[in-house]
Amino acid sequence: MINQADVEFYKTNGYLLVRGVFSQNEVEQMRTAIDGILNRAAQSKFDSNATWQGDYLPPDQLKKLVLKGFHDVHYQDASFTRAAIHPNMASVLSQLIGPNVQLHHSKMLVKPPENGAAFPLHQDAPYFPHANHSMLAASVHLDDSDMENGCLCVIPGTHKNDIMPHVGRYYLDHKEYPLSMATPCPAKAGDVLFFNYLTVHGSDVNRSTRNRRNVLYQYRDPMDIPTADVHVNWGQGLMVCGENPLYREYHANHTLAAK
Ligand SMILES: O=C(O)CCC(=O)C(=O)O
Repeated sequence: MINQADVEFYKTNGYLLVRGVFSQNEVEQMRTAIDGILNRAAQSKFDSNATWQGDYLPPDQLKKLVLKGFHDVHYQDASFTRAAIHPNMASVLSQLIGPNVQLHHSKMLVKPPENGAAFPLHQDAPYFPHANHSMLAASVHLDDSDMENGCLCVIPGTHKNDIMPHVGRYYLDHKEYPLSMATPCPAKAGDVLFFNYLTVHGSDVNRSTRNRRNVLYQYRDPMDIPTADVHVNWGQGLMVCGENPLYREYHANHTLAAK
């Protein structure tokens, strides 16, 4: 799927867009699965709007925004388990992380048309810090995305920073780090954007008439141990490549997992 120049690009810039990781048929299966999760959520007491709160947009704009953001999607539909361990994903991951790769968590990020939520610029590392910073996100695109429907944007090279000060741990000061500082990463359905958990990223409001549906997996080297007992979830720990040399020595404390 990728070559040495792509690996060097990732090492230098902290992100890499890989085209055509998933076929049209696989994308369709995941879109159907998203519909299933949304329908089941709508009929349950667990439906919610996951739009990030804060001062990064005026309150009257913020209150209109909608994000359907549910975790552990690979426990909700097998199409997401197949995607998490897909040979194309495993091939890229083993070149970006190393021979051993472990799933940390999965989630869906559905920005509906016209008022799909924004993400102010942030690093993911403050949410689940690890000792060696091997963690990366693989954002699977289920729709073509561009600036109009809120595609992902990254600041190249910021993975070389340490964890930066975030407003209440959530996002960078939006006046110092406006989204316009970041490079847009438009993508097609089936493409995957890989970015390190230290790479500063975010996305704008979906102002278009189109959906923007992404599924995001976080992966790490199993030898890279968390520095805090946070973001523990029961979908964590599946081996995607190689072996887990720490299987006996280290397990997440699952009593801390959200119910
Ligand atoms: O999908 C997006 O637009 C951004 C998601 C994101 O930044 C996150 O979940 O941390």
